Amino acid sequence: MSRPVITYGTFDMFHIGHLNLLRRIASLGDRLIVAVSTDEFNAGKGKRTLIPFEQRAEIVRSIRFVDEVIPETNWEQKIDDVKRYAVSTFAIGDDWKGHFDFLTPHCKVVYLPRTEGVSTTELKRSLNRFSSVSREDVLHAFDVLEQLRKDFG
Ligand code: C2G
Repeated sequence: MSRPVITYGTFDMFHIGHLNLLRRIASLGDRLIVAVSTDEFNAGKGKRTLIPFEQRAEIVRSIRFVDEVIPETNWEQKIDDVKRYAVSTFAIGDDWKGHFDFLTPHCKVVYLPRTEGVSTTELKRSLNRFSSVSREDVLHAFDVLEQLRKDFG
């Protein structure tokens, strides 16, 4: 008896938190389907993605334990997806705890702990901090270091 599992997400700037989650979800069944949010749907979620849908979908599709990738285009598609793919388990990170309990008549609903310390938002912040150091700042820092070396040897 096949036991497909399904999950949904943006998977922008793919990171270890996403991978940990998909790996744990894959272990709940024998076939993993991942619905990747389209850029348009993300705009509706108020999320501006850095990486376009096709690339986010291709990265997820390339993961050894992901069997199929479908687009997530709206909030209402989950019940149809669960029926269409004869899903046994819907799973997602526990930041969504309770949000998808309406699926329980159709399949098992599992909320899994997120990976702490990493998020796309944090990655974007780090990138901004990193890229905000101007070339002049770097050159000035070298001048200061050179002066300190001269003064203190
Ligand atoms: N995640 C995680 N640990 C992190 C970051 C994310 O386990 N450090 C999980 C989230 O809980 C989610 C999945 O990775 O289950 C994808 O996260 P996002 O790309 O942020 O997805 P989201 O925008 O929450 O979209 O219909 C459901 C939505 O499409 C979910």
